[in-house]
Amino acid sequence: VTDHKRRRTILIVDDIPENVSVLAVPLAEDYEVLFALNGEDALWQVEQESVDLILLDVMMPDMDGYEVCQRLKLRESTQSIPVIFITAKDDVEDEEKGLAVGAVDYITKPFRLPIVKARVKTHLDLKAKTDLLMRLANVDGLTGIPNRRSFDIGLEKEWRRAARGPTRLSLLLLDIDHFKLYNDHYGHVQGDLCLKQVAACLAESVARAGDQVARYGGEEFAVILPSTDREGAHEVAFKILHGIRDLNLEHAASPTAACVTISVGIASALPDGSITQENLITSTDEALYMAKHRGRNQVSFSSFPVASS
Ligand code: GH3
Ligand code: MG
Ligand code: MG
Repeated sequence: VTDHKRRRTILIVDDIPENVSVLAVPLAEDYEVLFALNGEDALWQVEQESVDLILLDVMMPDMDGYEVCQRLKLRESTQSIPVIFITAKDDVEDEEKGLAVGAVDYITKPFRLPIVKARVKTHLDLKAKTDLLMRLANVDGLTGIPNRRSFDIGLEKEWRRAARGPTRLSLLLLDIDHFKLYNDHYGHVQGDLCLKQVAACLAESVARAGDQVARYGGEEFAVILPSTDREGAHEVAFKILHGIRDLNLEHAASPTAACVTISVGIASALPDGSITQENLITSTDEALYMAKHRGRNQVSFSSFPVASS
């Protein structure tokens, strides 16, 4: 089921159950409706369910709506969910504060239902467009896995995280062997199909939640492995190498094997200030070059960085 076909989900947050039902009943005609009677529960629910929009009360005991909104905006996983305040607090200052903490809209009570519905629809449609744009910006059109832009952002983030640890960060670069000959022999349409199959196999081979697979360019792929040492990276690299081999995609033109194979370069770093992200990429690339040079269809380790492994 594609994302935009799914019924969109609205979370209503209000400490008074009657206030919840006044909104929940009519909105349930068009949307999935969830509710929370306090801020804590609201913050918990957005982590469990995929929520597209939040209707939020301001005055609640313990944690008020402003604080709930602020916390949502601080969390990366929830910051893009549009929040609309629905409240009896109708001072300019209240509304200003609501918008300042990150709400997209502020509706004062008593509200008129058709107006609430219209505003909800507007913000849900906007959210859907933003989601689509984010997807297009980060996903490779051919293979459906994250693209180069996504890789750059991911590596930057993992590098900083590894430096804070400090923990070891490993990187794999993979390149399909003799892919030019594959295209020449089978044609570009089949070549594209091969890339899709390799990408799908890659995505499947990488099991841990933080691991990130991406199409690095052309017939090159990258895998970011956070908190992973050389041995761990080696294990993943072999799993992928064998996974691709096991696909057994015929490659009659390859001087290396009868099926599609890849070469993999591995590098691992403990970011301690003496090396940069660029050093890590360069050394992974050098390792990949060595794997090609030594006969392809194999993995090769970077000798860099030798320290602190
Ligand atoms: P090596 O074993 O040394 O990696 O040789 P190779 O032929 O794989 O490497 P080379 O860099 O010479 O050729 C890469 C080929 O990948 C050439 C290019 O046309 C093809 N390629 C890159 N992107 C795509 C794509 O999106 N679709 C298809 N079908 N081919 C692509
Ligand atoms: Mg209240
Ligand atoms: Mg190649």
